[in-house]
Amino acid sequence: MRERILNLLYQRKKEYISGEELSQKVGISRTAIWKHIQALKREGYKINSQKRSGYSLISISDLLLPYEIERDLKTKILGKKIYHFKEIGSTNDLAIELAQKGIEEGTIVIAETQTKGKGRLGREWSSPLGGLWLSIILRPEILPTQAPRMTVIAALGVAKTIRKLYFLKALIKWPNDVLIRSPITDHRSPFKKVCGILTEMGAEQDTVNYVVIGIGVNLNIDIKKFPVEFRKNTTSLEKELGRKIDRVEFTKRMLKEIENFYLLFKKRGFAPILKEWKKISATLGKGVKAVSGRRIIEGKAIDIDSDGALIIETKEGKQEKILAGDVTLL
Ligand code: BT5
Repeated sequence: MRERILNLLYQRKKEYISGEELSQKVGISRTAIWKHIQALKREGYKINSQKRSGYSLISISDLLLPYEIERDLKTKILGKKIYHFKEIGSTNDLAIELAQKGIEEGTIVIAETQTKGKGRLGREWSSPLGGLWLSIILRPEILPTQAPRMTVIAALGVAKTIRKLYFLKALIKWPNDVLIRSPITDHRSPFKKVCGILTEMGAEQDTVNYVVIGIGVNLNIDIKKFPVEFRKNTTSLEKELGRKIDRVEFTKRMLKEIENFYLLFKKRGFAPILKEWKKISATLGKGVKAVSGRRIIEGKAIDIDSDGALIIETKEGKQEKILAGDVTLL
């Protein structure tokens, strides 16, 4: 109902539509229309009301509301069902619950802010207002050991979105970070983390039931909103571009880019994904120190294999494979 009112206002944005006309078209009383308009205003829509002329939509909400994301969304699977919250513990936790209950592939969970945002290995993910905190439920036919492939697909989608919308040279740091730097800073300034991805899954023996890809992107965020200890290597799109960005546009484009890579993967396998990934990797060819559980490996990152694992060549010429872990660029 509310969506229909919104769409009518949206089609004739900045013009006035009378309460009478809305009431007839939607089939509810003028008082009910008025109540929906008040609710839309509370959601952040700017709507002028004039006694004689009716209502006029001036600007849409900055919240990542399902009706905004669904409007002209170009995807086939991702975002066909959207859960949106002003505040949540962690979007991944809810997505896992939904996935366990059998919800369909492509469902997404979005929150404006998270109180218990999760990084990998029990780390904290800071999630103030202005960012994109989103989880995608997928049901790919892969082996549990191949779950890192889903992280690769998501990271590629995020990096491509940033490259295409803002012409920034976004790079991917293995396994799950997207890095950027300002287009106007000099070439020695470091790339910083703008996005992190946490992939979790439910599996039995050799079968993956679901994968939840949690994606956090710092969009319109002042870095000072992060705890001091997180600020050093962290940035946001707003900071690097020097302006606010359209969060709804970013989200829609990102869902489309990730879906493109996911469909490509389903059709052609992981090889073409890997090829794209290697082109924008911040890790390959670099000296790295990797920590994976108790193992610490130093050497040169020489390849990513078909599982999405990092291959490091040590000084002794030995090749080590790391499926999950943290990497510092030396
Ligand atoms: C990650 O972990 O990078 C995965 C982050 C996934 C977040 C999304 S948001 C939606 C979904 N719901 C969740 O609860 N989580 C997912 P990791 O590689 O372990 O990095 C964590 C580290 O990044 C922290 O220890 C901090 O140093 C740093 N960090 C924390 N918040 C950050 C932020 N907003 N931006 C950049 N770095 C941050």
